Amino acid sequence: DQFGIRAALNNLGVLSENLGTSTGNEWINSGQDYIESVSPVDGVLIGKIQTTDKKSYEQIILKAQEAFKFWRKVPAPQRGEIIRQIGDALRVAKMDLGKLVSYEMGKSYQEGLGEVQEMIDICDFAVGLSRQLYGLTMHSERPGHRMYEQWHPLGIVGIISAFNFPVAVWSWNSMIAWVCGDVCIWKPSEKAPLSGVACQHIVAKIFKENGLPDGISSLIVGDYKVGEFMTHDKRVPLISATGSTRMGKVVGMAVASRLGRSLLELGGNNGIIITENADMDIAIRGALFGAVGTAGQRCTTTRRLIIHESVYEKVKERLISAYSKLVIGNPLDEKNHVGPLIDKDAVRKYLEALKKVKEEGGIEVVAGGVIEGKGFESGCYVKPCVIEAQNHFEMVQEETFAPILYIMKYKTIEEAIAMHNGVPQGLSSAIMTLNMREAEAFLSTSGSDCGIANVNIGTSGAEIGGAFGGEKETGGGRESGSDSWKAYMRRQTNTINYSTALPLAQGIKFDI
Ligand code: UN1
Repeated sequence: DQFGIRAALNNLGVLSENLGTSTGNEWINSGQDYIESVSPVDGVLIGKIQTTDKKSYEQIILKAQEAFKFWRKVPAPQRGEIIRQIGDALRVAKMDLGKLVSYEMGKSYQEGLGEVQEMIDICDFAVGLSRQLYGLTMHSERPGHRMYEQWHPLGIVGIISAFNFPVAVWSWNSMIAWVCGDVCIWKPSEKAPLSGVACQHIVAKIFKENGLPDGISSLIVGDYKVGEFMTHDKRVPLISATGSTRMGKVVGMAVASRLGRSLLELGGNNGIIITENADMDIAIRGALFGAVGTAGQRCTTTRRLIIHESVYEKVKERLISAYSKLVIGNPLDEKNHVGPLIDKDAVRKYLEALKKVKEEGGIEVVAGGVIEGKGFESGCYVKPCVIEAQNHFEMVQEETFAPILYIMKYKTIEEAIAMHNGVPQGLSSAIMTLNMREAEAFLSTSGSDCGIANVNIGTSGAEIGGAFGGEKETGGGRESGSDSWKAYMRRQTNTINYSTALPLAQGIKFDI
């Protein structure tokens, strides 16, 4: 155990029991079904976690409803103080949690630490927000009347998160929801459940130390069937779900059919336009981290490079050279750049995409393939690859959650933007240029159609201060910073008459 995994797991308390259903202090025994957490790093079974059955789900909901009645009355800045303490606890747990994330899902230790840092950052943001949550005041058209709006908590927020950011994306939702006065039920990915258990321990301790009721933070564990308990449940007014577009359509429809609200953060097919005016060092570095970071399993991963024909060969050569220097292996070992994919199913999908894109006419510039031999026994390590392709290829139009980068040529900036927008997804995007006209065109109303559009920065690695999310098949939701908090609250418009008359709006006369 040269990387201290055992110690980290012990410190986080994830090996002390194998229950997965929790209202906070209480861990509920929910029957005989388990899911296994197997590390893609070495193929070792880390732990088994009991899944949530319908009966224990009911207990969770009842506790959450009760907790909400209390929590919504706690003044928002006091709720913020709890989040401040959670942020401090995360600072203490940062290395252990970063390690667990790296070991359970396979991203590099540095990226694991970065993910926990995002959690700390969103805590800080939420603390400040807890003294804001501003509504507007407006001028009534009637004399002696006052009009304003205020924001009230929604109730129970159901959070369904994905394996690739097993802890940060939950925190974007829960920390904001909590300062808003909501209570949360979290179903972490069934591919990274221990990361969920670890976080639940951290926050439950803080709630308990502050004498707060059970049920402000609940955990449920299992696959999509457990998620369906929530998506079909009227008692859960908001479902925030992160994952594939396929999953999002199912969740979105289920929630819409009961007129609930959903906040969807789904697939991306993120492109970078590299113009002839790019700073090439920045362009290559940005594209490389975007394409191979988290082994191509971020929703913000760079999947397409749209390159001006005059610099195409140069970019291609520099990519080949950069890719040849990538070291693939155990992500806990800091000399490695790229870790494994999440599981063998992901490897199968990667191989299938490579085969299909080559059948469509794609040309391998940097070859892909599965890596075998010592250190790669889990069978989850693949080679990041680069494929010359056309934007309209079926495979290029799809999000394959793996380090496959498609490169293509353009002639004019208008054509580049059209190609860039010519995919069903709309999460993140970037242009590499030092030319002001190109940069502004990319950010203009007729530029990038994505939720995130960057200049001289890659597509991944967004800061928490901005609203995170995207358009089209990415689902339209916004999480994290800016005014994303509004999705977690209900708006109420209030008109108060302090006059001695009752004038009607729009000047309507109604006298008897
Ligand atoms: C995700 O992949 O679901 O912008 C989230 C980024 C990270 C978050 C990614 N801050 O790449």
